[in-house]
Amino acid sequence: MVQENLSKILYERFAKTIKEASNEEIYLALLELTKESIKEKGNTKGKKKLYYISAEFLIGKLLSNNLINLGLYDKVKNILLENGKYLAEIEEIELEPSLGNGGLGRLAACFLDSIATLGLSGDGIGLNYHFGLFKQVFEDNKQKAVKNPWITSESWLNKTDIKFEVLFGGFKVSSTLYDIDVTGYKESCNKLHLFDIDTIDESLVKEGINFNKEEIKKNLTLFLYPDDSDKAGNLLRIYQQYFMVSNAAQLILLEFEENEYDIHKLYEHVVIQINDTHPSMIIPELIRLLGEKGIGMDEAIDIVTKTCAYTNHTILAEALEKWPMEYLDRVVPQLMPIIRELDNRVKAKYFDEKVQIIDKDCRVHMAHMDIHYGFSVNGVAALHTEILKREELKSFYDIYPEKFNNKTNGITFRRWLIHCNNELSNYISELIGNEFKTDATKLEDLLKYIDNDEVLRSLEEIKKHNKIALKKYLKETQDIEIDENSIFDIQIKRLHEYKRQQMNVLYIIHKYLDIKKGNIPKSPITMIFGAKAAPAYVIAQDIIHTILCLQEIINKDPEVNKYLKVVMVENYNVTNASKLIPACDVSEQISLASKEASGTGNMKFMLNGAVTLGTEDGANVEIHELVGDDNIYIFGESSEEVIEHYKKFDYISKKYYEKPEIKELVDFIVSDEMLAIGDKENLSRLQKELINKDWFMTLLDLEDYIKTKEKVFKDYEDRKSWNKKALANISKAGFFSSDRTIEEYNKDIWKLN
Ligand code: 26Q
Repeated sequence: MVQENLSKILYERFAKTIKEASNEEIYLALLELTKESIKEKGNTKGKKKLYYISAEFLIGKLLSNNLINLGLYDKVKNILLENGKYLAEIEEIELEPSLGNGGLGRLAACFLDSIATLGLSGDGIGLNYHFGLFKQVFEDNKQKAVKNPWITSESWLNKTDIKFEVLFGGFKVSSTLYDIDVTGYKESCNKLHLFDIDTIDESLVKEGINFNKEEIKKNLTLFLYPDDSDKAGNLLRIYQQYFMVSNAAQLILLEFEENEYDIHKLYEHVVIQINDTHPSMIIPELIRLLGEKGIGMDEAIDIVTKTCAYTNHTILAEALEKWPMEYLDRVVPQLMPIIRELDNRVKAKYFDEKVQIIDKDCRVHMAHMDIHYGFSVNGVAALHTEILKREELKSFYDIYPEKFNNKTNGITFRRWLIHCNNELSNYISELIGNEFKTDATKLEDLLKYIDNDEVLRSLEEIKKHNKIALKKYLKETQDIEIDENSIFDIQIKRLHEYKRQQMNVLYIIHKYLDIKKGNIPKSPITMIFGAKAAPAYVIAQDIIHTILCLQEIINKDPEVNKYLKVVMVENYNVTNASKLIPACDVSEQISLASKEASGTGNMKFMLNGAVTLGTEDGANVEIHELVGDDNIYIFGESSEEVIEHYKKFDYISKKYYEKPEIKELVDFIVSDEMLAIGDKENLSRLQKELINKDWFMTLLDLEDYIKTKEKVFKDYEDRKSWNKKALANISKAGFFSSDRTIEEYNKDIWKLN
């Protein structure tokens, strides 16, 4: 059937056979074929429906993912092979939708996959950013941000005839809804709804990612997170957020009314998950719309509170959105009376200033509105939720203990194992059958092979193949040469000081100087980074510049480059993550304890047989508990100790800097070698930052990090024992399937079906 359908489409569209068709033509034919078989599946239905509203959906390329979920992947791959074509090459044609930034967006994508897989009725709602998050290119060892167009005439986006109007202070805009089908693994389908503004003008973007921020009607859905370092950028974020939630609320009520349910019982048929505070204005907006339908304020508030649930993804105070009232007055004047009323009710009941929605500086705390006027508040890993309850949101936990719950993050194994590491996935099937694909805990059955030399050698072999594939990819895309016989040590994530890429940088300097002194590592080491930095985040730009300068110095140094290489992968995204993760030996998860809410890359690496080098932070804590001390490398101060340092203001980086071993590493950043190729302004700013501020305590954990990392590399030499660690990690990864996470959300929060 597949063969006939594919041939038919190719013949009708291009008058060609599979053999004759180009990769582009086959891609277009597969797009059509996949869309057709999605239609046959039909949409999930239920008495209650979830709407997952998020400013980001980092869905990645969809062709292979959809083929896997529809059960067509192997068939298509083989048919193509018989005709001399490679699915791996054909999937490269698809452009990656650039609708997310990092963990929060990728989590939303994994969740959509699991919601559909579990046959739950739940759609995503977000925005159709034309240029998405910027594309990163390297020039003169610096990050340059350029636009990232991804929408083509034929794509997964389906234009619908649903249109709404959205009213801002002083003007109105109209929107159109685009849908992307979300396939579940062997199940029926859901939708990702992406709203777009009708008056968008792509030509507004002239140079890089610069555009006129004032022209809201033309720029609203051009970019994700445009620079928010100035007032115009912040206002644009608020315009985007309200555009998203106003459309969302209208769509939800439209679908609700089509079912002819009783509006007074909205919460029996609808649940809204607010993904971080970016969609928080859905609360006052829904209250407003219910008011328009004649429902009184008390009841409207009650209905909305029973409908909305909030997920917190951060404990960094600076990332919690607090909008000046003046901004909201300007963008969404119709919401302000409602927000004031919500705040008055809080103030009438509670004297604690920390729980106010509008603070004394007239800033609106979005998270506070979510907690008071939602029925559930969840953190994304056990430690994170505990810190929320005990520290960051303690005043709220004292009022509403019953609202707080933990939902440890997860990842979809369809993309992060079956697709990205098909060889490993097939080998696991050979060993323990296919059940792990729908019940990930079955991976534990692999533990019976922990002493089986042949299995351990096969794992090593598969890892080698993935390293060779990555080597080929890096050669083709960045003309960088790496050694597949080296240890692949990888840190890929958004660039942020709390994630401490700068600590890894100091390790590289240590290793470089050590090799220069004649201490040659047993196995060569390849240190790989991938990270985009917000354009206005100055220190993050300095860290990227430092990594790129080190890459140049080290990779060009004939004394060193046989033993150590540094690679910064350009434009880190879902596509290259899928190539990096299966090739990894050492997974760097080195955030300052207490700062990483969960992390999800850590789970992807573990599932693909990498061993974690990390702090007791986020989900690392749960990985540690699952695999035990022998199968993970933990270092650094605990979250309790770190929180104490912040309370007492007793961490003084300069004291650590004064230790000669540390000073040598930090000062290398401004050494003659570095200054010869780098920019003095960037390099000395980073050096000074580490000496005088070091807000995320890099130097505090540095010595323990270096010591532990040396142990990791030493242990790697005992290949058998290392392979056992890899197998133990794969076996225990089942807990981190997003199917488990979604089952928990459904049981405790959504209660669908
Ligand atoms: C807020 C205000 C102004 C401008 C930007 C923002 C903003 C933008 C993006 C705030 C936060 C984000 C993204 C956060 C994020 O990705 N958090 C990650 O969420 C993952 C999924 O839960 C966790 O695993 C990570 O630990 C967490 O960092």
